Amino acid sequence: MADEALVVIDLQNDFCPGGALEVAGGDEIVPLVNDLIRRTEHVLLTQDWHPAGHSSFASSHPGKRPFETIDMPYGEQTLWPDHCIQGSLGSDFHSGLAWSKAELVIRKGFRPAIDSYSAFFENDRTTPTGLAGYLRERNIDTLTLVGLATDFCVAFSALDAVKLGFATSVRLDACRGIDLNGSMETMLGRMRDAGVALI
Ligand code: VGL
Ligand code: ZN
Repeated sequence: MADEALVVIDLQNDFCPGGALEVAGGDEIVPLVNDLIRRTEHVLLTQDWHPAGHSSFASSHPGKRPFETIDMPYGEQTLWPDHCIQGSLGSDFHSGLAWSKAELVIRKGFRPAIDSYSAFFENDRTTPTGLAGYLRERNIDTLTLVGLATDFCVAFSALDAVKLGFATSVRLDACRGIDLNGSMETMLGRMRDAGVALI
């Protein structure tokens, strides 16, 4: 029998109100996520984990401002405020998150020249994080995703998960989004079309 896992995406201080890249209502999902953690045998977390001066930060590109885009060698990249710098308070999980049960924390976005929204592949869409191999080796084939942000790291992770053959659900009530230029509607549509169960 294959197993299922809960994957909690980037529930970190910088994505919660008061953080560097705050997502409206990001902290509101903590009690529900904690419930799901209690009820799920296998829990994994992702942690956005950038070195200072990361190429996804607007501050690394003179004249650019947060939420503008630039062309990177791997394609278009949205620029963000400095956030989730390795070891900073902003990179810590929300203090109310009951994360200690987690069997794996997968860190992403640590390569200076590539951003990584998805828990599976970096934004060049080819550099793997190792998560798929980990899940397969552990015979986990069913995933429920929750966390931040719905329209970026949750959505990119869910799209890769179905592409890799995992049965994938997103608990929308345990997610909050950024909604940049209609990205919520776009990414919800892409997930639905790809076969992600939006529940
Ligand atoms: C995220 C933008 C930049 C996310 C991470 O977790 O959705 N978004 N880094
Ligand atoms: Zn990031």
